[in-house]
Amino acid sequence: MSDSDLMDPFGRDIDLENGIIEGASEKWTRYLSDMKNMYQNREAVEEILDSEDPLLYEVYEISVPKESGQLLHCTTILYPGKVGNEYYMTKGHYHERRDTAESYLCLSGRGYLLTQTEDGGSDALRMVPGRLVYIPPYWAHRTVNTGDEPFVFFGVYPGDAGHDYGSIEEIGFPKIILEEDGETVVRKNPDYEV
Ligand code: PAN
Ligand code: ZN
Repeated sequence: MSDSDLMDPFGRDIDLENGIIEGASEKWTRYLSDMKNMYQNREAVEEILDSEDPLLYEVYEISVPKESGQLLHCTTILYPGKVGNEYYMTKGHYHERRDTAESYLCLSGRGYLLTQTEDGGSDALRMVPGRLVYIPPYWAHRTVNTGDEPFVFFGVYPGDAGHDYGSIEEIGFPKIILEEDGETVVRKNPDYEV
């Protein structure tokens, strides 16, 4: 590697309350229309979309080359809300390179991490401010906002991990998180088949 290939070390400021990363970050957003087939209650989805297309979450990413050896850092701001009685959630994905892990640190709000493996493993872990959750290689991951304020978390993962949304778009996750009688409950996904 020549000297001109070397990156300079850098710092970035992250607002620990709202998750905004200052500086040369990339930002992307997802609306309900981007994941309308992922919620249980399709009628509720259509009803909401008839009048508005709510912003479900935003992701800020610090730009580094998406290469082996690099680390990607991002924050996700997942807004509060429900579709029917199912809480707002991220799409969820496997990493394209299945043997890459990820860590999430909850900064504010509260929620859950849902995980699954291709051979039927699954889990649901609570996330509250200051709690770190580790997603080992081979586990797909989705987050769910079960609170009434934005759920904000910081993530770090390998630069060459990539995102594979395909199978999750088709099969979802084994577990779903609902509000029932004012309580947050983790249920088996009735539509899920391996
Ligand atoms: C996170 C996620 C982010 C949004 O940065 O990409 O929370 O979720 P979806 O990508 O599932 O829409 C991450 O896990 N990166 O690998
Ligand atoms: Zn990931």
